[in-house]
Amino acid sequence: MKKALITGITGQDGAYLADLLLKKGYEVHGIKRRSSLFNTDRIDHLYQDPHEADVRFKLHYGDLTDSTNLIRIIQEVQPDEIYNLGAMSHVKVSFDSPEYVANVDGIGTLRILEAVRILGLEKKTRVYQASTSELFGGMPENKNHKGFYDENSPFYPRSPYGVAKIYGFWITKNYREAYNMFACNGILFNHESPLRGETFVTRKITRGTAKIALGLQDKLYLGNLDALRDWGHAKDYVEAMWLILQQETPEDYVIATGVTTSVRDFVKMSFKQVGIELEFKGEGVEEKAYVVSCSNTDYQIENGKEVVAVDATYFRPTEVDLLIGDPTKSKTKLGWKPQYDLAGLVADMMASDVNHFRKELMLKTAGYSVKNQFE
Ligand code: NDP
Ligand code: GDR
Repeated sequence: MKKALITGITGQDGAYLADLLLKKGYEVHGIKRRSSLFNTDRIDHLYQDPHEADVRFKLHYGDLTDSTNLIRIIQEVQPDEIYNLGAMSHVKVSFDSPEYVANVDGIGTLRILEAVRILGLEKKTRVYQASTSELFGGMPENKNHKGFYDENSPFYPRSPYGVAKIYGFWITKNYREAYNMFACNGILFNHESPLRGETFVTRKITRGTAKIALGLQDKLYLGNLDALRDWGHAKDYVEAMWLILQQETPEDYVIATGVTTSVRDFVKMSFKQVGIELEFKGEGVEEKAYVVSCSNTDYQIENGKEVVAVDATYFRPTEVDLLIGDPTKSKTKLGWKPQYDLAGLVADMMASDVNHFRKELMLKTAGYSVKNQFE
């Protein structure tokens, strides 16, 4: 039975990957951080009572800033595959905590690779590094560059997150070349799902849309509506991570859909999913979206209502204007076949959020929702 160790197992990708590897018959180990509240919501359904026989899912306390604990866990687990997904992954927040991001996302990758080397596991343990399209970033003087990014495109990161991930990318490549390790970068473009963190733009939009439609929220405030992203489904992307580590030779791969869409159009698609047509008017910080029509009788929302506005707080000091990837290599070499297109992704996320907030509405209507836990 193969053993996998996943850092960042409590995150969006960690949860989907753990599920996939368990289905493939792996013994799955995950590193979770100690937190004051439970942080295992996304993987609770995979939990197995450690007192039972044949447990194949095990969690270990750890942190990418602590090399002694990484060495101990890797020594104990002796994994065949390590998926380094742990990171402070929010681009905007990385401007607020740049040193921490460098430590976790950059040096954290080194700590994993070095632990494998110190333990003499270079020949046994394959390492996947969660690299990102933020490496490409975008050149400010070339804002309207419409080219597709592939494995040979130059990097120009636009945030402390992107810069930290550049270190992770190169140190992975360097350990592959210097020590002959099976260490690979998956350069993944944005991927989303019903498990996506609530402060990333897609999930913020699908949650906001569901709440507005159900009358639980008045308005949704967003930042740059012009940003263009290549959005795929996380379920498809974790399959690619696994494929990357099953090849004969270690290589780096771009994982993307090849389609780019603006934040504004993602908003329109989400509202349309619940039968609400929107019209955007105005420019820059003055831009707003209004309801044009609502074909779903479940929702009491009047035409002309302002439901989206821009709040400059969400603008970034430096922005990545446009991302679009070329997945030719991953499709031909890995045989990677994504199941979801953007419409399918939006439908999946909206169904999940509408379902969730319908329950909240029922609790509120019945007088069970608690406003202040000290009351
Ligand atoms: P999430 O933010 O959902 O998950 C990040 C995970 O990392 C969480 O489990 C988090 O733990 C953990 N983590 C954070 N800090 C530390 C630390 N100091 N030590 C150990 N673990 C830590 O990210 P995603 O699942 O979306 O992304 C997975 C990886 O892929 C990340 O490295 C991200 O940068 C990268 N990536 C993501 C893309 C995307 O579109 N989703 C695209 C390209 C790359 P906790 O739950 O306790 O916060
Ligand atoms: P990104 O994702 O920065 O691409 O990084 P995010 O969803 O945060 O932003 C995408 C684009 O939307 C614009 N935007 C907003 N973003 C957020 N978060 N909140 C808003 O209100 C908002 N309004 C507009 C942003 O400016 C941006 O242009 C994600 C992360 O998962 C990274 O870890 C990963 O490496 C990359 O995707 C690929």
